[in-house]
Amino acid sequence: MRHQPEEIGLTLDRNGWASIDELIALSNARGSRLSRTLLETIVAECEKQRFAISEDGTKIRANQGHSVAIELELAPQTPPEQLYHGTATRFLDSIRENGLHAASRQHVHLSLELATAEKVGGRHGKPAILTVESGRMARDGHLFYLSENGVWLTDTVPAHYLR
Ligand code: HQG
Repeated sequence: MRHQPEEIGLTLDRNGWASIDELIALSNARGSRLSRTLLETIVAECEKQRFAISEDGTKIRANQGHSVAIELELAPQTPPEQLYHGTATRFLDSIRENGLHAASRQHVHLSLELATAEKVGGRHGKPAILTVESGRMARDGHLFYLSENGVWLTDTVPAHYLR
């Protein structure tokens, strides 16, 4: 739902939604055993609540984290005064120089909780936590979005907002 949907021939609409019937058929044609019930269980039980089903029950999309270009159509929100970004120590020199960039994803991901940032950073190596002066950024005109599953998103974080 976020990376290479074309690998199974799935098409996402401009807002990232795919037909559930089509997803199930295309997955099963390639050897998965996906059913509507299993899909609903995955959506309900996913620890990070990565997925959402449309109100009419026919479509599914990921709440954030896409590498494909889609428009989540989230309204900009005022962020808390500070947020955290978890990264790996080996990236720090480059981040100090260049700020935070989204790499292959559409946004830089920030969290309200220190523990979440630590987990995210630990995926890449020895974790390092950066504090982002999100309040000051917002007052300076940077836009922030809050995904359906509670991840704060922004385009880039210039280095001078990082501690
Ligand atoms: C780093 C997972 C060098 C950045 C997680 C990060 C999260 C730079 C890496 C979500 C840099 C990109 C997102 C710069 C940024 N120089 N390195 N200038 N700017 N970086 O995976 O934030 O399981 O794309 O610090 O839990 O780690 O997918 O982003 O280390 O919520 O749902 O470049 O992905 O969620 O890595 O993780 P990623 P992320 P899911």
